[in-house]
Amino acid sequence: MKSYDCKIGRCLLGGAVLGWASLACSGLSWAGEQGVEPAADAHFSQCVAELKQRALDEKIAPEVVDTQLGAVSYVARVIELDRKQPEFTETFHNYLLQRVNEQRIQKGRQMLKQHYDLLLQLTREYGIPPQYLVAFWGLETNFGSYLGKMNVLDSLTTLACDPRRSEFFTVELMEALRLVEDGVADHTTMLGSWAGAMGNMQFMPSAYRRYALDADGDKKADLWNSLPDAFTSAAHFLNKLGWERNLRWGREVQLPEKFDYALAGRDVRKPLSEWRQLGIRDVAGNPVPNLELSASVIIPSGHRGPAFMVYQNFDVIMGWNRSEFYALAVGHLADRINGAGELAVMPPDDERLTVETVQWVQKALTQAGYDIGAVDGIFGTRTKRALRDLQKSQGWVADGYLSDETLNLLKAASNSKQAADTDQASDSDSGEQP
Ligand SMILES: [Ca+2]
Repeated sequence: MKSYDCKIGRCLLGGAVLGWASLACSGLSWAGEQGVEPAADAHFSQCVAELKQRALDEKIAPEVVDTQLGAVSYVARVIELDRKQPEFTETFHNYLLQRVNEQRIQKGRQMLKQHYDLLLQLTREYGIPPQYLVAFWGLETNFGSYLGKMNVLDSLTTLACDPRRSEFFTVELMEALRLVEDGVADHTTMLGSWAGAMGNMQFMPSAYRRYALDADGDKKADLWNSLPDAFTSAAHFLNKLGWERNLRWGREVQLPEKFDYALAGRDVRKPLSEWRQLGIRDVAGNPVPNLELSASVIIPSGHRGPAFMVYQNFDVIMGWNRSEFYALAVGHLADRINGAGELAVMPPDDERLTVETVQWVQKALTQAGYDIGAVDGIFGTRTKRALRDLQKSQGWVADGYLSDETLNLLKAASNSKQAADTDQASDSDSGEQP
């Protein structure tokens, strides 16, 4: 029996189970499309009614609530995009090459020149060097060439009425309504990504309200159409996230031959002076400076790839987007825009890992007695630690990275264990008496 109950979970409650169950209903039609399902339509309307009440409770002007939430539609595509599970774990090689390519570097240098006076002014005021602001702009919207054309109020309402991250998007929807109150945009003009990120720097409504500034003097912070507003707002945001003036994001380094890879990862922080004693050098071969500055070492593609030493501003970039790959791409693009060359060590072009492969590895680690938690196909911290322990026990380089090489070693170890088990089984099954 097909149940409508899985369609708009927020109105139906029922918690986590509904989140993924609603996938099964994606074949059904929705309000605004031909052959509207009356029940689905009713659930969405009920959800919107609840949201209207919440907005009124939060003291948003009744006129804004009525006109804006009165105009919203459910957008099935938004839920499709939210549910889209990546088939592969992206490699750092692919991630970086897709985002930091020659074309983007050249365009970035050109943009830096073009907007230099404004950018320099912002550096003085907020401490963020010009090349970083241009790098964020390049990664977020390819220098303003793609701002997103989805209707933000429709998207946020759709996501608020879906159980997966309902509260997060409800809060963002309330902030979007306040943006309407502020006169920033309205249901027709508030456009952005499917998840509600807006303008040249892709600010979510909460960031827009908290950090957006008017810099061109028209008394309106317009992150879509005003570059002075967009750059100033980004500089303000990064400053509030704790950007350290006169400090880089980090740099590529060389690790010593016998480096203990258990020290890699942002959870290990040491002063540069200690890393220096451990033999870490810059790419030119000089020991890293003898400073008290706190730093971590990260190896996004294992011991055969580049190693980086990252500082506080790396964490600031991750406050903007919680992805190490993203933060490395921003840092590297900023360096390249500023005239730096390629990385000294290019990330190896390993096979992308499928969910199945990661699950296979997780099962193998579990069978070998390591605690990785759930076999979920996601190469997370616990899986990484377990892999590092297993690598160590086998005398392999213990970097916790699932390279093609490590995967082959694991397969070979698993095959030889299977062969041994089969031998043992056939011995005991032979029934021969001594
Ligand atoms: Ca303005």
